[in-house]
Amino acid sequence: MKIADAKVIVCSPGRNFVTLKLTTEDGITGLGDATLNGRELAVASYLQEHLVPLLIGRDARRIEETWHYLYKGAYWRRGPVTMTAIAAVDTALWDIQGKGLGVPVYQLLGGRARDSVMVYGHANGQDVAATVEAVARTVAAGYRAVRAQCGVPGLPDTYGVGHGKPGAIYEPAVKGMPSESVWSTEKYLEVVPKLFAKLRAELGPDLHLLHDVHHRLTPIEAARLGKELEPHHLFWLEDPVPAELQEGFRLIRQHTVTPLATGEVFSSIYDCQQLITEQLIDYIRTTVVHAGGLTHLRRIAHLAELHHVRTGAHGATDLSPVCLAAALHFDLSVHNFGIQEYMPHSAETDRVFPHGYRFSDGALHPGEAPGLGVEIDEALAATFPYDRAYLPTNRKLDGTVHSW
Ligand code: GCO
Ligand code: MG
Repeated sequence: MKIADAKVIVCSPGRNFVTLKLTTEDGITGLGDATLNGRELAVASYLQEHLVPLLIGRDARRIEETWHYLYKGAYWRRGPVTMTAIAAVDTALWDIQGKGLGVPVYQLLGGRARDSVMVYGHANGQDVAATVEAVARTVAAGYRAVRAQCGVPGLPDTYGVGHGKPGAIYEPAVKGMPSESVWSTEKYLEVVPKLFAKLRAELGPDLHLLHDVHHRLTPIEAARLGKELEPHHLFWLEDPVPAELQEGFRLIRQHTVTPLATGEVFSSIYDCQQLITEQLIDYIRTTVVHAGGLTHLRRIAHLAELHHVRTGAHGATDLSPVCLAAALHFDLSVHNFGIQEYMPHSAETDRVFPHGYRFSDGALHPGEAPGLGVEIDEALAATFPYDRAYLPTNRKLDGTVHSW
């Protein structure tokens, strides 16, 4: 079953996506998400210029061998661009394998380890009261787990809080350039404990509540926040600090039992090996699209399983329906599954990427179609051309560049 064609499809149905489509000599197609938010064309070029020439003529069923061929063969290993490109190839090959054998990909990964995949939704508001109302609406929509983010008094905007218009939070002053945000740790640390005290008072003890710090604190600041949140029993506190310094989490761990999650920006097992083996985190957020595809993500999950760490894959709307479909096959089959992030895509995105996964009762299921159960409407995709866009940048009140 040789690969006969490889196509890199860049489109922008509401936001930019990069998709790899492989076709075998007998016409079986496979898709892989290759989207790296704000750096999309770097991956598209890596695929088109460097990987596509290597793929034509290869046996599509040699998934493990192809992974190592592309990883070790590059000489320059790891990193988000390389690993996202490899992820797209890997994901497309699993899709082809499933279609070729007539089974959904989760059956190739060991079959169901559970009946459905619990997801968490997003809720946010300009202040505590508005955020409590938004969380209540998300619960009413059927979610059993909700990430809550609220505005910070004294700051014009903050991560995770829109201005009512979908996507408004990232609206740049100059189109095609990064928007700018401002940050105050002091103001932020003042409001978050109040938010979760109010959420528990209004919504009770059972709802799974999550919060994303988004890489913005120092370890001792994160330790303080974790301690203050302990009475509210969060499901997790996400990205408390930038995680290049994996041992930085030791300091947080020494001070708080609030569960910790990190990893959405990681591109390989080496980015989280210490975090996992020292049990410095409780959930690993690595994704199919950015951590080398299903093949590598399974390695990360299996290492995590040995150390009581569960999965909690990233699932924002800048990861395409192709990634989400693949993630659900992974989530359904991996033993140490924790939770899956789910931000529904826009209607135009769903039209470009018709898929079989469905939400019900706070969970998603990938469906029973052979392969991943997702396709791309290339003609419709072509009507949404690439539109350069960046993730925001963030600065402290004195202008110092800070993690966004
Ligand atoms: C999350 C993430 C997103 C990221 C975005 C970057 O927890 O869903 O932190 O909000 O900022 O996916 O592209
Ligand atoms: Mg996050």
